[in-house]
Amino acid sequence: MISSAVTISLVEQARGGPFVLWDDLAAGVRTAKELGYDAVEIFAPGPDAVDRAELKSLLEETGLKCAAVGTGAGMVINKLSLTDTDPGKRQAAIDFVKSMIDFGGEFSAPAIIGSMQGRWTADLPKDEALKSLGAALIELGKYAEQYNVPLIYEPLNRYETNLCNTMADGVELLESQSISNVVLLADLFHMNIEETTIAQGLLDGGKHIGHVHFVDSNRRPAGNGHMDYAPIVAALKEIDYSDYASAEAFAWPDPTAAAKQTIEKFNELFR
Ligand code: LER
Ligand code: MN
Repeated sequence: MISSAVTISLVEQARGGPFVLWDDLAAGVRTAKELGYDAVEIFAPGPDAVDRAELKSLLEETGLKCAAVGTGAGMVINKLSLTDTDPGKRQAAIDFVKSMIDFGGEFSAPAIIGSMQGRWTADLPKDEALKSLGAALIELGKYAEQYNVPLIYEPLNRYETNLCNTMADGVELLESQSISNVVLLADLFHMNIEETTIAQGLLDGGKHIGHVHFVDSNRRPAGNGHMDYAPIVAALKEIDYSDYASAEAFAWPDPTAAAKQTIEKFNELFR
């Protein structure tokens, strides 16, 4: 069975970005509970930004899970990238992700690599960038094993990375370098831009897909764009997908309404 999750952003520098609930972790977890979500996905500035005892007690109080933790603040705030050509900066990126894996690991939540993957450039040809990214994913996937969680890798649309844009690109990266304990994140917003059809992209990702960002075509909450969900639901069924559909969407028209609209659409499609 697919479980529901909703994003909570605690990153001031990401304001206006595609996160549903904002600023207040306790209020966010309680709102998610009231609306009937199974879990929250946390986008934090760093590993020490969240009071772990407080999060633990919030999850105990509500019975919610932590679905995943984002690492994008490493790029947004600290300009870190796993494909930086400066060895010191690349190492700092790896260390940052490890610290986020440690944070998520305490809650059995995998960390997500999205914008931290960086890009290829004139100074770093595409094949070398993919090797560098692959080496980082191998190391970080192995590091995550101690918590019995995978690492989640997210192909992004062309305006955010030029490394992997489709699920097929992600599968090629994982399989060509024998990367283990790393799963793909199928973000329906990025897929709507890059895939021939979203359903085919999901079939291409197949057993490698381990997380879904559930959103509409315009990045508004599911049900507020022109996304055709029927073939998406059918494709998820066909690949036996049974992890999270996590609401990563603009807080449109406001955070609580966005969370409510998403869970209603989730229940209509998956329950
Ligand atoms: C960024 O566009 C995104 O989809 C996030 O999940 C990754 O940081
Ligand atoms: Mn995403």
